[in-house]
Amino acid sequence: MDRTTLHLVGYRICPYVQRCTIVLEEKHVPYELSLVDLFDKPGWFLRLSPLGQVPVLRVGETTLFESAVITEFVDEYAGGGLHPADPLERAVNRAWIAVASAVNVDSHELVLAPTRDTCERVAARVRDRLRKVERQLQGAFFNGDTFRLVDAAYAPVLQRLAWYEETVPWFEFLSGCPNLAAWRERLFDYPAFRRSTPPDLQRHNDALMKQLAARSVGAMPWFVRRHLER
Ligand SMILES: N[C@@H](CCC(=O)N[C@@H](CS)C(=O)NCC(=O)O)C(=O)O
Repeated sequence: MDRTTLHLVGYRICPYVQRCTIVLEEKHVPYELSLVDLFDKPGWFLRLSPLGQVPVLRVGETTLFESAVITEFVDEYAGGGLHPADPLERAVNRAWIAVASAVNVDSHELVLAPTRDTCERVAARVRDRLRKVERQLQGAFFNGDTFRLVDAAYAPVLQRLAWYEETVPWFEFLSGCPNLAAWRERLFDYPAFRRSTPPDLQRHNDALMKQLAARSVGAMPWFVRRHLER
């Protein structure tokens, strides 16, 4: 296998892609990044990505997809250490990474919710999930002192939820979660996370809102309208 060049295919504000760039940065693995337009997916991308989704990682002639798979591969490829050594602890972390993915799906649903009522229901679901995460936190990071893949999985979605709260303060996603609030700040300050966050990332989110507004058929999603009216 040609392991010399890792080539990540992504979309600028995709939280799953950012999980991968956090881990690549954390492990100091050189990589190339190509961005695709998910509203107009190129043929080469559709041939590469079985689910038509980003992220995709090309390792020589081999294609990997699914952020959980890619981040584990990058960690192992670069010597490991971002998953606990104990199989049960590792499995628990994988399970909580799946919860982070569920929150990603919720956050997408929240943005596209047609009405304020639907948005409120999804926001309540997010708060509920995050309270469960709060009870798992063991210290500075998810497992204690060491930054792991599970931390990389949550940082991007917590960042996007923080942006959404700038538009709708009553979302209060972290209400009743003091440990999670402290963890979030620590993650936002974490060097690999900062390196994975281009300075204009939030502007890409604004651009996405405009794209979603332009593409909405009938009424604009409630959150998108609020965001553009700010
Ligand atoms: N389970 C996948 C989810 C990836 C995902 O949902 N990516 C979104 C962008 S954030 C995507 O490619 N959406 C395009 C589509 O589904 O058509 C992972 O963890 O990598």
